[in-house]
Amino acid sequence: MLDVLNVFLSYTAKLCNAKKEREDGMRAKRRKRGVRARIVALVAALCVCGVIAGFSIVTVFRMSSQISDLQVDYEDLEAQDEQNRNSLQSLQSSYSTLNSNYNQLSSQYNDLQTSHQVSEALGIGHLLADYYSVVRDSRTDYWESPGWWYFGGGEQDKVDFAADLAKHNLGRIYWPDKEDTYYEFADEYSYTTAARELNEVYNLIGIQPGDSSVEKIKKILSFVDNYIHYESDYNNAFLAPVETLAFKSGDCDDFAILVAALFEKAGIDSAIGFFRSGDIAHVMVLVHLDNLGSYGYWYYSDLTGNGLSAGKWIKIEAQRTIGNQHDPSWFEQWSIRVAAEV
Ligand SMILES: [Ca+2]
Repeated sequence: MLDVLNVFLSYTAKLCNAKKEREDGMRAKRRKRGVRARIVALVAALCVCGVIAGFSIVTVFRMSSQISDLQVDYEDLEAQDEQNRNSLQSLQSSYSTLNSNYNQLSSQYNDLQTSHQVSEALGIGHLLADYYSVVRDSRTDYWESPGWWYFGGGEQDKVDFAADLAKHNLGRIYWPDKEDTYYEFADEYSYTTAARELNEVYNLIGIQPGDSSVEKIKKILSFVDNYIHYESDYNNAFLAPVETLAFKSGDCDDFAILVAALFEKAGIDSAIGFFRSGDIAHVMVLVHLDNLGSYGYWYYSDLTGNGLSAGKWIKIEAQRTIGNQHDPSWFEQWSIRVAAEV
């Protein structure tokens, strides 16, 4: 009985051992499968990582290449931009030069046009020129020797005649015994012709309604300085303003008569003065003004003794611009002899 039991127990133990062994074997197999699966997963992961890494490396290389290309393109564009900037500066400089040349040419064209207009306006017919010759010839006192420049007497009459020539061109005075003949030929009086001629020139001086007296003087002196040059006359004749304009030249008395007439036309009270410096005679203009603005000047505070209106009279050298009316080396030497308001 015990033997049977032992056999049974032994058999049972064997069965148990066999089962355990089978279970151990199965567990071992499962472990092996698990390990293989992990290895496979790991390898797969490594492969994926490798692929990704490879792709990334390729991508990085591509991007690096593209960046390098872009860098080259950027440098090219930068160089092109620099070139464009230089071209733009060059064009701007050329434009500026062209613009400056255009303005210069435009200014020259305007000057030429004005000069042409002035030349057209300056001329007078020989009928009016003859008229003044006849008037001068009839003034025996005017031609008496010695001439006005010697101050031998009769200077007041002569300076009055100089002022009358200016007044004639303003339409204020005429010589009646000469007018009928003039009217017969011209169908108008001489002073009408002369005043129209002077007005035509006056309109080209550019005086504006709001201009101050100083501004008007400046413009008139500048105009005369531009278009009239000094030239001695053969017989020291006093020319009427329109004659001096027609000749585009005159001596000191002609400059003074012309400028005094233009000042009066501009509304500035003027006079013609005869001056002397030792044995030398000279003719200048006087204006009835308080000052010449910012310009230097010489003046008389009272010339009533010379027959002029009370108040300050400023000397104006008709052959000089307004900026040159204070030169002591020129103005100091001249003392006034006689004067006549225009
Ligand atoms: Ca003269």
